[in-house]
Amino acid sequence: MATLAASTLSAPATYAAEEGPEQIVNGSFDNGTAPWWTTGNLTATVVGGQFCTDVPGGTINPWDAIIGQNDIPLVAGETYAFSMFATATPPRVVRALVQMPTDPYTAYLAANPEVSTSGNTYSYTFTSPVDLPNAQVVFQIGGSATPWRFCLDNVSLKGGAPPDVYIPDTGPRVRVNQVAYLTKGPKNATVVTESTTALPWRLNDASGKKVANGQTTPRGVDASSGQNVHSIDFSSVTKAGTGYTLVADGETSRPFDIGNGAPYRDLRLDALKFYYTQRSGIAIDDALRPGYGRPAGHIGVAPNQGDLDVPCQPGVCDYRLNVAGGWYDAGDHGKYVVNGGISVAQLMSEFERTKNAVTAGALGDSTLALPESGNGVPDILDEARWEQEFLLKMQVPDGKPFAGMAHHKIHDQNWTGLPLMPHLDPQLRELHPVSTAATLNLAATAAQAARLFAPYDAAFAARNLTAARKAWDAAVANPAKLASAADGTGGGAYNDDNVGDEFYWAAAELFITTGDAKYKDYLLASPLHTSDIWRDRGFDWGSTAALGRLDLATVPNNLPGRADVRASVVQGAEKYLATLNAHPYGIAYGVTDYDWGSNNLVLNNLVVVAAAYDLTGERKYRDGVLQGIDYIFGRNALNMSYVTGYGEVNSHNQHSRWYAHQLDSSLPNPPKGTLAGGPNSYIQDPLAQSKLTGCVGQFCYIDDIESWSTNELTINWNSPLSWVSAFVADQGDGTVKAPGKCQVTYTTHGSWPSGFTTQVTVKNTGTTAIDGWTLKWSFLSGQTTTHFWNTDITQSGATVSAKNLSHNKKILPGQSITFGFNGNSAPGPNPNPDLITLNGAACA
Ligand code: 9MR
Repeated sequence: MATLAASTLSAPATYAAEEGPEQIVNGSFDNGTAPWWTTGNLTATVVGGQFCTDVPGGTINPWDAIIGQNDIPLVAGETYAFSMFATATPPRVVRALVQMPTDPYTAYLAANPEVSTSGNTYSYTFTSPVDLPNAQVVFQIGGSATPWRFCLDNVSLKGGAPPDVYIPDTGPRVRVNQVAYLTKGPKNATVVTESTTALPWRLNDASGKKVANGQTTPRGVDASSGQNVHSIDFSSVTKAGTGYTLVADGETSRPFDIGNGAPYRDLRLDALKFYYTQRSGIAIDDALRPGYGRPAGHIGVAPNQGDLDVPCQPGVCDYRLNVAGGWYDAGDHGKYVVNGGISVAQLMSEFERTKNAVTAGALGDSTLALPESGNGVPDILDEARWEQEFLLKMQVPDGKPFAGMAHHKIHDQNWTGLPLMPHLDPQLRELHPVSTAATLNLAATAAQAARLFAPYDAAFAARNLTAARKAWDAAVANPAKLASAADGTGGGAYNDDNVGDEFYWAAAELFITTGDAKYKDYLLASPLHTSDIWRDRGFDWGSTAALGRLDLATVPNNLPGRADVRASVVQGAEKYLATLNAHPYGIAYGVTDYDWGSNNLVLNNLVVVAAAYDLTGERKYRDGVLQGIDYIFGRNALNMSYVTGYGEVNSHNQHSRWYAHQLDSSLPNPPKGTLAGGPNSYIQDPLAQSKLTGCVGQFCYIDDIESWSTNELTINWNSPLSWVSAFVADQGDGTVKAPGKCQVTYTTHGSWPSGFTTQVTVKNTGTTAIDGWTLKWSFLSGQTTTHFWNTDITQSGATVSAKNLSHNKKILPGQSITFGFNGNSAPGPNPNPDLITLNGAACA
């Protein structure tokens, strides 16, 4: 009966083994080396479409050097055809095995081809005696007294059953934010169900007792997942607690908390701590990051060949540069200016926001456990500086061709395999050609650094400003030096054919910092200044106009028409809010074909919505951000959090050469607070192709270290994560603080080259007395207060606190007090602050 059923449902396999399904992934090495692995004494590279490795001499056993692939399914009684092309220089005997993956490593095929220098195709057949879901194909190439070189191509194992269809384990069909909802914030969930009519839901506390109930809202078929879904709004629940579950359609969600946002205050720090362990050029101190200590990478210590004295690619330049330091971009050891640029900019903006937003704080010195902690500089700026110093080093020195421009990137000559600790990377490192995009990234970040570092290190600020101006002029002189899409061997191409947005961003930062007419004129003439730059897909390293627009709106400056700039950010936020509200999973991402790194695009759209909250104080924007993060933390089709260590089920196998725990259990997983790239409809890597072909939107993701196109970690994805998590952390338990009943006027009466004098008036517009006051605002840059009257002033960095004296402590309704101060100027403009808080609240 069973046989009959099987043969009527699907034809039995009548093919010869050679016609059977292919069991090897990426046997042609057309897609790099993944998912092949090697022992640590081999470095895998793809050369001319072949996998090649230099085999060291002096090993004893064949298994002292291995190339392998795991998780090959074998079916008992099936016949398999195994073949490969190989070359050996000089000739060597190689062992090719299909075997058990663990002791006793029983081999089902053991061949010993004599491999020649010109190479041959070797073919074998065998019948599997066992059912085994995870056999290995390995090439044992150890045991030679002298070094030799081995190359491999077209490895094939055909036969057996077609590979299993991958079905992700998505757990219960009720999807929630697994980290936490804020007590006074919005609370939304999604239910996957066949039902087309409303269903009852109930919220249980940790003991299973019902806390609330209601009816779901049917939302139809969601295009981003292909699922029929309902949504649940349980915002009316405002009782803090842990271990809540939501029950609907017979399914119980993963547990979650409702509370004061403590996990987000942790994440604000963890998402930033991520950067220290990405640092190049410095040993990672295990005392600061237990379990993550490692030697310094790329400081000229063998086998490293960089980064103290790095040549250009042949024909690109005749000099060498010291480009040590900076952050490794991602899971590779490359360092790319365009991607470093947006990352460092977002960290600096996260700090700059603490100067200009009502709800902001807790990013001071000694917060991130860095080597620089305790130096009097906020740790987030210390971390940003690590990268900014590297970006400055990428600028072409005076007297050389393209002086003032920046090299696009520096990375290995060839792609390396996994795992590979940074200090063990043996590849030659090379500088790649300059590009207009990289040059403008340098101009923008250096201009921003010039104003933000001024209170802490005037010399560093000045160095940045000089570099920024020089970079701008060099970019204007070379406006179309585009990075080549073909330059993607050994590192990412990061090509970008349109650099108008980079010009706009750099002009914005230079104008804010300097006030110079030439940058103002550029901005006002740029079509990007007034166009709708709010892409459905969000902004990222290749689309940077939003970085300029956001800073023009949120950082004080005197650009003509600035009110329109601020209004345009609110319009962008409206667009993303509408997308989010229309989405049954609450995703602020207006497309269904998910891009590479989609999680960072979702988060960047939330940055725009958050900026609108900072500008307007309107609660709907704040609630939009809080609802929008639910997707990242588990309210999604895969029912998982994309941040390591946050949420019941979370991404933790992100693609990385040194957090390669999945490949080598002695290595750690990525540190907690690491964002995975997320669903990518284009699944460029072979592992994803083997498991996810045909996937719909949200399903195009797998938490596997080999899936570099869906599951990498990067510096430019953790930057919006940290920006948004800081914003959320600032919301506390979600209580919206009412604005104060007051009016402040801030008038700088006079200024002279080295100083200025300012008068501040505070009026009580309410009906009760203000009894004791502290006014707070921030200077744009390195301005300092020197002398004050009718107040007591303290200054920390650029932020000023003016406190009442005893004689003006009380301000009665309708009355005003006035105080004033003299200040020292700093290079650049001294605009009035946009925000002055009174006892922590903005004035109504
Ligand atoms: O994040 C990048 C993505 O936007 C591009 O589409 C993709 C292809 O060029 O490259 C991504 O960046 C990778 C880079 O090329 C190399 N380091 C790892 C980056 C993240 O996967």
